[in-house]
Amino acid sequence: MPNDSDRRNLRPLSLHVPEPRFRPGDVVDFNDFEIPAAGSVDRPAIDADPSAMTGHAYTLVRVLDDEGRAIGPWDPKLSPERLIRMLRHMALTRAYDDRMYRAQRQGKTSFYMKCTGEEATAIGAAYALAGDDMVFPSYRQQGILIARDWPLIDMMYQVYSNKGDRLKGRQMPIMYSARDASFFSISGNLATQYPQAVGFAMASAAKGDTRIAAAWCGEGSTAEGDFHSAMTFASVYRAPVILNVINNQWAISSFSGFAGAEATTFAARAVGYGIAGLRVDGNDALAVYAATEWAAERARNNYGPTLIEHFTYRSEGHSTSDDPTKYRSAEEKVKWPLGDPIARLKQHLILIGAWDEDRQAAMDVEVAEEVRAAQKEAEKLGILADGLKQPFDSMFEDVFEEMPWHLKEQRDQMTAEREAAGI
Ligand SMILES: Cc1ncc(C[n+]2csc(CCOP(=O)(O)OP(=O)(O)O)c2C)c(N)n1
Ligand SMILES: [Mg+2]
Repeated sequence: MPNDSDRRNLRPLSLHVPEPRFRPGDVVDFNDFEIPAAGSVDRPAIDADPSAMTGHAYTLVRVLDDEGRAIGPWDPKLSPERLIRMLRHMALTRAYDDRMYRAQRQGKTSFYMKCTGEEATAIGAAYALAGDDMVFPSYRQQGILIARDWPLIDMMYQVYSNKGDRLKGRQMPIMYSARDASFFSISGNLATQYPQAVGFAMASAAKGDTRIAAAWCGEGSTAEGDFHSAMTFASVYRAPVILNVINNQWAISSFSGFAGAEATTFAARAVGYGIAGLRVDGNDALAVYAATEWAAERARNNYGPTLIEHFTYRSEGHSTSDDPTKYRSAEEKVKWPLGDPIARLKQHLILIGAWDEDRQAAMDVEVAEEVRAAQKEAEKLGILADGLKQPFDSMFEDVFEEMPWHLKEQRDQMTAEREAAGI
């Protein structure tokens, strides 16, 4: 053991502090990205031993090639009609986001979050799951509700916290909850949905039920303890759950390196836990569908959980409270080597002769009109900017079947104080 005086000869310790490659104003060059060719990754049997498929955590499952052809063993071979429905749901999600973003900028609500560029990661997955499989999303999977044909107007009521809001204005805008769509309440506390999803899956299995669960979180959220405890439970009990990590490269202003992306992939987290891991091109709706379908079949047959990393890019700001021009190069979005998920599915449909530019243009007008009409209706029940739409003391209700004494006391105290203040 060196004593204090000997330490002068030792090398000073230092830390590695990750730094993103590009900052505002930088010219972006992604040419050194290693992108495996579409169709080049094998599709293991659904009962594959996780130790035999570690390679799948370090590559990218891709179905659509640069020309828009669907190739290789992961091609889910969906009918053109189904693909067109998927494309429409992706376009509708983007139109909904654009409209609600504008509503926030017009002061009609306080907050909004878009999923632009990431639509395939929610909608491709929703199409591969059963409609009543239980989903535990993060705040960027509004596409699942839309793919499950949940009414846009109900989502808008929530964003406006108006009289129609089933959550009675108690949640932040966009933190939807829709039991009838098997869509678990979105939480602002990152990664809490991971243990919840694994717990649901375990309960489903313990009851002898057949519903599986799926969770989503961002790559930044994998740094949370909840992510790791969920992985442990999922692995130990081989819970019937699909754990999705949406690697959109950014966690607000922190790049993915701060969550560990410089050291390894996020799919590789699966290797350490001994569960199946897949890394997919998240801007390829067919690859997302195929990976989810594989993982769902595995879970349904009691072969255990799957972690899927969706490699994608957050094209816009984190939320309406963010300004990405302050911390990243605007060129990243333009130069993203995996393209745009809607443009890629559209190109595929045109290539197989099931679609054309005119129909795409007509669909864009149609979805914009559908969103506009829903917004007009939704605003009839009020907007957040008009103030509270629920009686003040209703905030104490609905948590307990019978209100406990301490909540009654708090409610009465609040009412008395408000009366005394003349509110
Ligand atoms: C426990 C917790 N820590 C921090 C935050 C603040 N916060 C909200 S979103 C976010 C970034 C999350 O990034 P990522 O997981 O990559 O998801 P993305 O927003 O990219 O979809 C942070 C740090 C929070 N909501 N909860
Ligand atoms: Mg992220």
